[in-house]
Amino acid sequence: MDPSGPWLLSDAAIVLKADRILWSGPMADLPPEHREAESRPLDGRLVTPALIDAHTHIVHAGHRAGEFEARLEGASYEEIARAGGGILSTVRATRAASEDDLVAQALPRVDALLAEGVGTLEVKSGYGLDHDTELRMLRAARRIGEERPVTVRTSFLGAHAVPPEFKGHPDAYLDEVCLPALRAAHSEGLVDAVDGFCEGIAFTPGQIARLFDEARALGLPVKLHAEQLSHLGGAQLAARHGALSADHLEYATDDDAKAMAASGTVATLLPGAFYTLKERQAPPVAAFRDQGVPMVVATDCNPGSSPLSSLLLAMNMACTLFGLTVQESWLGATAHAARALGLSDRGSIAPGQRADLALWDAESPAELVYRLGQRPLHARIHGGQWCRS
Ligand code: DI6
Ligand code: FE
Repeated sequence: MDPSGPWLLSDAAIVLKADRILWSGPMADLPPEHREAESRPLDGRLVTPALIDAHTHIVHAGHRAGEFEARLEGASYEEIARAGGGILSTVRATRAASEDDLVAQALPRVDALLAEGVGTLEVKSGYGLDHDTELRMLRAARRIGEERPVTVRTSFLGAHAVPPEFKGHPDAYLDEVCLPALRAAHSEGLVDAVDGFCEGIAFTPGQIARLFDEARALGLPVKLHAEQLSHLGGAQLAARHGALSADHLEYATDDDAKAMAASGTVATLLPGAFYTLKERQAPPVAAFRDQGVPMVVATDCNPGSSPLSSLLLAMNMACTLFGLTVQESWLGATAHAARALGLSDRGSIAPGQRADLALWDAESPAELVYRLGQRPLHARIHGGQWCRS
């Protein structure tokens, strides 16, 4: 194991038992009791933990290619949203889709991630904004974890946008739809965490605080889309509530980084959205480094601001656009990403960790981050089982 990163160096061995890692280290140090075990040569391949995509909206119906064209002609993301497009256009399509449709439309995007070594995937609701569709999205998310060899962690994102039937009445939406839907989804075992969108086009910090109070009452961890398009105080709100992560953070400040460090809230960076929206202000990476805030890199896979189904490309963008090092990008898609999901059993190659591994036809971790569009995955191991992707 290379202490500078989450990968195995050459002449290394790894011992698995059932779904766990039993031992890893230099081949020469392999304990005698493991020498006779059934073994598979890896032929010098690079081994890393399976990747973890800690922020996606991968369950949704339809697409918004028309908005992409409108933005090319000068319309802004916020203008499109305020005119009833944006998130609300995906809400219309998602409300009209069955659970089977949602699963069928999500699977090609999921498969693209798995083909790049992803073994754990966070999936949000948030395109229903009514009771039934929010729950349907979460059921579709759970089904992805049954239909593919991947661990799915769900986030309830009922506070993503105010639906048209509550236009101008966000508090009534929260009280009458969002909070009751959260309680119902939780009682069905559909919710692993609670998320919200704190932004001028979505919910205020005061409204998000009410959502977080409800999450605490239900015993659920929280996270927040914060400081993406403006600075509203979402990052500090998230920190005050002990959030697992604050996400986006382009407009976050040094003080926000300090508050996040104090509360143990990780910073999830989403360069796919920054790139797609042609944003100018990058998140304060130096402040996160100075304060020791772990940085996560995720795709934000969604039909509007980040139509991205490649975590390796997100890692490349985090390096190229935000200035992360290769090692930071790897930690951001493995160990730190596990932390953003509240999971301590994955994200590194160490005894006791889940045997979720990616085997690559590559010589170095940097090679995987620098090439664009290649899929050099040789195989993936999920919970000790070899998978085709
Ligand atoms: N921030 C995002 O980047 C996505 N949601 C959010 O709160 C965008 C979702 C979309 O445009 O459909
Ligand atoms: Fe998002």
